[in-house]
Amino acid sequence: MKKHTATEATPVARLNTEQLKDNIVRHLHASLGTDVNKASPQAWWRATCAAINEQVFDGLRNTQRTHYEKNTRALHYFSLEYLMGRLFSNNLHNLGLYDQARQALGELGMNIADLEDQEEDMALGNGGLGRLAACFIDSLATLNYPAIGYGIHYEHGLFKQSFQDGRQIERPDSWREYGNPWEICRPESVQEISVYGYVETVYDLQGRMKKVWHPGRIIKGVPWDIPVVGYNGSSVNVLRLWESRASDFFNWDVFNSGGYIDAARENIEAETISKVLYPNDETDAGKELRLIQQYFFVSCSLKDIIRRYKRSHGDDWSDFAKQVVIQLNDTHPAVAIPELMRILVDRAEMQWDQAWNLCQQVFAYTNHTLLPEALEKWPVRLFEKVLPRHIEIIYEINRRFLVEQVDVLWPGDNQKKRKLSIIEEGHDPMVRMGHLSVVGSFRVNGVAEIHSTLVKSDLFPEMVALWPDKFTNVTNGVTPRRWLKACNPRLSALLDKQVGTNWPTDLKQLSKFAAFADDPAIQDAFMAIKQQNKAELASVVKKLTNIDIDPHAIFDIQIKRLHEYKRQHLNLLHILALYRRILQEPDYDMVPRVFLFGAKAAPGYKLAKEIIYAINKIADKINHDKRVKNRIKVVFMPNYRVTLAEKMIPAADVSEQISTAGKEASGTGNMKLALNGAVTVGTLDGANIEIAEEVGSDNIAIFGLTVDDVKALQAKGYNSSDYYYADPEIKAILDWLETDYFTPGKPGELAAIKRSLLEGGDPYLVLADFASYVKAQEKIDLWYRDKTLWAKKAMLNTASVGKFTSDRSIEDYVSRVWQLQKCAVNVK
Ligand code: 73E
Repeated sequence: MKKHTATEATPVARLNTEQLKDNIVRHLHASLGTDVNKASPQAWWRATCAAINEQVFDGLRNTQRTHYEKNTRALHYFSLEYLMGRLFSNNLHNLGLYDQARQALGELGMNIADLEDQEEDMALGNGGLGRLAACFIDSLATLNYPAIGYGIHYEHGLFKQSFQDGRQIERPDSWREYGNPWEICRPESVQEISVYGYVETVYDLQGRMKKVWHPGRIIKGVPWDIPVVGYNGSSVNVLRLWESRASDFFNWDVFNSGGYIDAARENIEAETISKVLYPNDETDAGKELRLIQQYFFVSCSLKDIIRRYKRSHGDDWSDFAKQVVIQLNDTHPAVAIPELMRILVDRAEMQWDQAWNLCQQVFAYTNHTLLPEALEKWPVRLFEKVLPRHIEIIYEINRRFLVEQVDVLWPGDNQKKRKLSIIEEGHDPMVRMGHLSVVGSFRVNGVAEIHSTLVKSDLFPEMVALWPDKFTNVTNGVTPRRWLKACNPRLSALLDKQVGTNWPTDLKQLSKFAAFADDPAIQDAFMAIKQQNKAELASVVKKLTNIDIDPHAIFDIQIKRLHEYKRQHLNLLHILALYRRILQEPDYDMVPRVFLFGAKAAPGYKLAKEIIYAINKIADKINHDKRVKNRIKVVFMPNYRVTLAEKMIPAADVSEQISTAGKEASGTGNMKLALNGAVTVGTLDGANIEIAEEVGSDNIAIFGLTVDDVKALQAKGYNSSDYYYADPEIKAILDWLETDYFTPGKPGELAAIKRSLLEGGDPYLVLADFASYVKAQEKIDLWYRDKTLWAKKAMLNTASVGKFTSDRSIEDYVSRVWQLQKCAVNVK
């Protein structure tokens, strides 16, 4: 028998098809109360989930018992967002049961793809940051690291998007309206948390001052556990999401004094906290409910961690920092820092210095953005109202920081103090959550090389002077299990054949595929797979939009949140340029292209919504213009989400990664698309730079200003109208937007884009990059004409991006930040 090493998990016993069939039918009867003759697809799906869960729960129990017995150090990932998508096929793949399940269901007369479509996406996140958290917990379980994800059990995830006359309409998402088979409620681990009220200063018998917080409100946190199944039967970790409820204790009080209606209102208010995910990517206003959401999940999670720690250590805190490390996913959970201080100082009666020491050993902080509007700040007065004790603690953290650190390095320098203070001065003073996070953490990282450099040079240069070793980089990654194996089974099978079957857990193996990049037979196989994926996507497009697209055209894809800095409007200007060339030159020679967009705009982001509207209106015009002769098609996919990404990415020829240099911290869609053999058109921004390094300059179309160019241009004074007047094509296109050409009878409906680029000053340098972008697109057109050349470039993309597995990101975090040990799970 093979011996298992310390890092290798014992494989779970796999079910065969017959056993799986029996289990599914058993659950149809025993769990769903129906039978094979009358069960709905929804019942079949739920019965299959229940059958899968038998395996999942075995793994969960084994993992939890092993971690408890071995008393392992564990990572605690704090994130306000987890963009999980569907779990059905993911769990089957990770358990190694997908093929058996497909066969079992087939023999029972069901199609597995139809069942997959029964599941709602778990869309508890906005975009990259939330999806990164989901990829990370997959990798942590796969690599057998003890870890738990903490977050909020939102009743409504990210809104559902549809279009009405081209305009975005938002509808609520109710992902668990009829119950979610993957989650387990844990009433035994409920927590209570406090908000509002006031702080009293009291003195004990020895004359020592103590602060006592008299809360105005108590709220119950109910944990829901979602098992996170590692690939190949390794660990099953947990994602623990907190749901808010009115505290029973508090409620009874009001109830007994005759206030039944008041009690019901209290209920509603308490339940509001976990009601809905804030739909803003990058920005968020100082909303009271958002601060309460942050505090709610952080406080519940810390209490949960401490409860578990005390189970084995009692009141002895000396091992706490050995057992516990907490990663703050951006500043959203940064209020954990003063909360842990409160628990240690006020509750455990620890000395301030000792408590602070502990905090600084436990927390690490990931920065995800440099955009000024996304750097979180909370009004001090809001803190005073919601968390009166925490603002006092923040003041004390700040006072000591300014006296003991800042004034020591820069004695008497008040300007430095003002710049570094956790409290921003002004008529409405603010708490700077980024500053608090840096001061309270032992490590701070950015999410791609260039971004981490900019975090140091532009965002926190003085903090680097104070603590040079605190700052590091961990480049993002994506899980190849979901983003290649599960979503692109055809390419996965080809890779299995050419490079062996280890690539899902050792993605560098894909580099062996480069040896076939000139092999005509493998090129044909690769391109045939792309063709089939494109044909499949074409039928999805037809179903969702009723637009016909030709699978032989170039599929050019831009999928990400809608934001000016991501420059979907640069893509649109290029489309308009091509359209105009066709109208002026009817035989204009270009490879037919389908431009596909997927993007949600934050409901309050006016210009983003205008860009969606413009794309839809222009799409409508171009798609119906006979003169175009199908050389251009434009499709805006409604309700872009993880599940749509899984269908679009395997079918992409071209990946649009065109943010203004310095603005996109990393990007992760760029990695998924390259992995699936798309060629990137991109700026030297975020992880594009590292992708270019890996794939080589022949296999990517880089264009535009660099970070240094952008800085230089802005320092000298950028004038977008120079480009408007100098380039007749730009002028004609922008003027076109003011006519009623795309919105018959309604001139000026698309003028917002032109205004933002001219009167608005074009803050993201769209016009400055336009000419170079058009050139890069011409290069793509040229490359695609040569089928062999294209196949080679696409294949080399797949072969070269092994670096971007989230397994590598996690190993980087482990060695640079977390210092965890792998823990093989014992099967009982
Ligand atoms: O570049 C992406 C990055 O790949 C960045 O914009 C995104 O995080 C990804 C993962 O590292 C991000 N999201 C947010 N900030 N940066 C954010 C801010 C506020 C609310 C929600 C998300």
